[in-house]
Amino acid sequence: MDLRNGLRPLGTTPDEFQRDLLSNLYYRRGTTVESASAQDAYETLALTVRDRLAERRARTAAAHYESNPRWVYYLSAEYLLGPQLEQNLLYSGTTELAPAALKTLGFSPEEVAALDVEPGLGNGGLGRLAACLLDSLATLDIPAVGYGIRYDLGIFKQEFDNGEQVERPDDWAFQGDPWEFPAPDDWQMVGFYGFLGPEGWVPGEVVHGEPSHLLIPGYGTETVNIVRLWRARAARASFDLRRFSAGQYAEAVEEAVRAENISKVLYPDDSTDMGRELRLKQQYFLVSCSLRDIVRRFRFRNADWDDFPAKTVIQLNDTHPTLAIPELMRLLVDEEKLEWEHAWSLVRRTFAYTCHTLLPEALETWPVDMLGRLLPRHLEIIYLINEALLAEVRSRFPGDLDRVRRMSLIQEEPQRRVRMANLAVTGTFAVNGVAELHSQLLTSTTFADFAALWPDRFTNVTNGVSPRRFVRLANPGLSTLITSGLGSDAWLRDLSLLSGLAPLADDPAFREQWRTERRHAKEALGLGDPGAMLDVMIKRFHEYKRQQLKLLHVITLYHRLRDNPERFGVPRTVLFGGKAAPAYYAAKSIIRLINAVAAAIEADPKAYGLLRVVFPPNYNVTLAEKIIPAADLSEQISMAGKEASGTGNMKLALNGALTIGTLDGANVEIRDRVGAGNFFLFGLDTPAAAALRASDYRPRTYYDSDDELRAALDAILSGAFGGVGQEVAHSLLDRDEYLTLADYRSYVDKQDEVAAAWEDQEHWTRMSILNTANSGFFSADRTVADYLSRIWHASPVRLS
Ligand code: 26V
Repeated sequence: MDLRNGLRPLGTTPDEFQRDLLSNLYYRRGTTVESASAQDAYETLALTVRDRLAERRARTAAAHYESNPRWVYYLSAEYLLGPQLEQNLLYSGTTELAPAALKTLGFSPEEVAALDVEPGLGNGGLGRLAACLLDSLATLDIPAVGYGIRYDLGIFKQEFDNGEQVERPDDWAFQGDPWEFPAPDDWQMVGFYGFLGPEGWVPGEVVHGEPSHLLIPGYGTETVNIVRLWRARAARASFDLRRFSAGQYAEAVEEAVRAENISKVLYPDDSTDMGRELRLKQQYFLVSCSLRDIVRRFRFRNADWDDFPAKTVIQLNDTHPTLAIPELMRLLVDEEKLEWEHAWSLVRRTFAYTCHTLLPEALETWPVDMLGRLLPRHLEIIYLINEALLAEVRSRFPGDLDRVRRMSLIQEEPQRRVRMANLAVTGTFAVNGVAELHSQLLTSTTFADFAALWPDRFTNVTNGVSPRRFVRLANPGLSTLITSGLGSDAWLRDLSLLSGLAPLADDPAFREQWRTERRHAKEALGLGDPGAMLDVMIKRFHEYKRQQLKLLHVITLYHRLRDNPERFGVPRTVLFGGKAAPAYYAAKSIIRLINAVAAAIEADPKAYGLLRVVFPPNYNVTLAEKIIPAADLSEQISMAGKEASGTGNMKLALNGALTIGTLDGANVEIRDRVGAGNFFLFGLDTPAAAALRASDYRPRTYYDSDDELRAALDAILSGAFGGVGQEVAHSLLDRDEYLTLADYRSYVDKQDEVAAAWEDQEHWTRMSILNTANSGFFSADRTVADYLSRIWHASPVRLS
């Protein structure tokens, strides 16, 4: 069969590219060179690049249809895809063609590129991981589809007003999104509310899910996969003309607005009670649309339900899509009329679940009342699953009532709630944590009871990151140097090849080039003096991540330079980046205090040239790509046992930053690989931290016995930073849930070692090169390979 279906690849010469650009400008934008705006030029360029990928997409789809493969479906409420233009230029081989063609037509490539908006459809690590995994799935030629929600408003834009975080709506697609293909004819119907009648569930409200897809090209291969994002629409043209004519304009569109609210906004946190039901609706909306689409795709080439688990694996990205388990039971039992046991056996062989946290408060539960009202049949199915689960527990552990209570899908006290993590573990054949330590802690704490019942279900898949986006695109200068050092760019598809750089750490000429590239990246970032050490902490704000510990160190450095400027030593720029959940007041106070300390230091001439704190607002993927190549020191200082993995730690190490960190998450594995001598370890480990927490921990004893710590906290309390941050200091002194004061001395002393190491730039550069050379393991390609061999068992399909 001709997989090309008569398609010819689009041209790769400058003339051909320019002709396509012009033709798209005329026929798809409907304008001319003379009257085109920068936005016209941007969208035309996007279409021209997208066409090149679409042609590969068509061939990929044909090859997939032909081979009727086993599919990997990734269900995620979040994707942080990052800006699309540069990546799609690289993956379509048009990085040089495009700017040249734009210039010939009289457009400024820089101005055009600046119009590329990143779709911020995620909060942080979990959403970015989903994007990196899709990139690697395509690069490894695995038939895969990502499913998600096309939020109208992504993660809020962060601004600072008088140092305080304010949130602005992110209407990322307001101008339209030239990268996506809407497919309104592929809509699905989703029911909510209603009642259980003799014929089963009768929904009381129905909305439509309309999909659009984005192309996910593989690197160095022909495969182009897709991510399919659902948008909620009113089921009918629900405009009420009668009300409109009566002047009731709001009421006339009420139904449409209610439906469309489902995909209106990404939830920036799980911590508010407001709108919780809307979030549950979002979750079911994603699950219901995606499962129907998966079943539809299964039926293209298959007729027998018994083949479903062999042809389908559905990965649940955290518990957000866990309703997929009762939903598939409902489809099989109520609609397909399969026996319960038969259906359960198919379901249990289809789903797998990734857990991304260790915080007990982050494990999702839903009030039984709410779930029963919104999805009465699903609650009934959950009860039936629970009965079988608890029967199994009772027969394996007779008389252990406490165990039954802990493992139940229903929490009874203080309020009846459905435990989504328990449901996810019960309805899947594989459960994984995201770093070695995390996976161990899951089976020894969070899921200990389930691991006792089903030990084989639990495994680890350590996270990874896309070397294309976070090295090649983010850091082109260093990438060129790596390629010349290794004699090939094959490392972009096999990151373990970076180990070939290790011998070059001993080559003074290579070290000089390495420093030059890193300096260029700092100059390009343009924050602070390029000669100073750039010390970065970039991640969501959360007390367990301990931005407050970094801040206490900054205040300590400031005190030292005020007391003794001649002996200060190494000049530093400390960079913070990150957002706090809008309702997370403690985290917002820390942000406010950082900005106040930054201002105080900036205003003090003594600090000039020695210490500077910068906090660019609105940290996102676009900003990360600028900061990471410039960073010298990577702050990974969470309380041990709290950070599931971290992925920023990997991105920074790969780009040659040295890490100062605790033995938490993937830091453990980074240190194992780069070598203890090339990693600045400090602080309590997980058992020591847990023991201290469990004992009678008194943060004030650390305050009383450490002069520098006391001075730092006293400065905050005495109003040295404009009276800001008292509540931060009080919370540390009174409670200090994450042992910041206990780890302070160890941290500050280790930072002194960092400064001493920086003084020997030759040695520092050696360590930097060795960090890059030994971090090849942290490629998302390796992560996907691990998912394939441990969980997915799917095979590549290559285009001929
Ligand atoms: C959820 C919640 C909800 C309620 C209160 C506070 C809170 C804090 C954290 C979370 C977890 C959100 C899920 C998440 O983004 N986890 C991150 O996943 C990354 C990819 O696996 C991993 O590298 C990070 O360590 C992990 O925090």
